[in-house]
Amino acid sequence: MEATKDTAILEKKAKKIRSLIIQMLDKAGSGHPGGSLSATDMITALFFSVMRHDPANPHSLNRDRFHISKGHCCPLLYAVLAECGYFSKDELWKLRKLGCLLQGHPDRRTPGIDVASGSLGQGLSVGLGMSLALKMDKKDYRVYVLMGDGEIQEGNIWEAAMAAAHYKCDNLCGILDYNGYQIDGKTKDVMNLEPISDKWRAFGWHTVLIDGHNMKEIVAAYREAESMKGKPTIIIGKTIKGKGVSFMENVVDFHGRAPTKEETDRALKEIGE
Ligand SMILES: Cc1ncc(C[n+]2csc(CCOP(=O)(O)OP(=O)(O)O)c2C)c(N)n1
Repeated sequence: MEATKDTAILEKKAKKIRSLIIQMLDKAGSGHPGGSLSATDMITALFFSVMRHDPANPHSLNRDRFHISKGHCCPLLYAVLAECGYFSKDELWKLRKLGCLLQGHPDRRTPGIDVASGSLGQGLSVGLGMSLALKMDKKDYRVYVLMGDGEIQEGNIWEAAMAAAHYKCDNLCGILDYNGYQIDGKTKDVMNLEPISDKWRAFGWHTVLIDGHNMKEIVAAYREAESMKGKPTIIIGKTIKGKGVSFMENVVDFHGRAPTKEETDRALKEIGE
């Protein structure tokens, strides 16, 4: 796919993605807006400016890989995949319907999705496996894994982090959506993650701390990760849960509930796409 370097175009795309997320959840009547909206800018930049991929050939061996470890935020991924052209936008309006292409959590039936997710804590291990396989095949492609901050409280993540550094997986890039909230409150109250950059560095990773809503910083972080040799990189994006819809921002209730009709209208007006 043709990559764009223009951050104004990426910002416009992100608005479109946010609008699609809200419309999908409205039609489905359920789903997870908070963590979908917080990671929207980082994932929009990744698919439209960074990754080498071809929506017409989702199973090609010669492409970068993306794995959404925090699978509950699949409305974001579905909107991005549809906008890229992996499948028709009509599919978005069937989200969470029995037997449809777009399940409540990611599934391999969906073009653009390699591995199912939803059970948190496993995705960095999936990315590690993909990274090692690409290295064994001597293929110069990269692997990106999106994780939530609540999610990385799980031990499996740190086992994968240790192994990725040990095996010098410099083709592996973690993206941490550091929105400060999880299902039942603030991460700092449930299980404090700080000092977060020090933790990843201690595990042998290169760390890049950014404003996860600033397109220029996001694109620069991906470029920095590409140039890092000998170790994996984690991009720690400071974000706002529910970003872009004022009444959803930092509101725990919107972790996993769809907007009402009236809230949908207000949200779409605010996004103003
Ligand atoms: C292993 C596992 N335990 C519990 C859940 C239920 N669950 C879904 S989302 C979530 C909170 C995740 O928080 P975070 O990673 O911070 O995601 P975000 O705030 O970005 O949505 C939990 C506990 C799950 N999906 N998997």
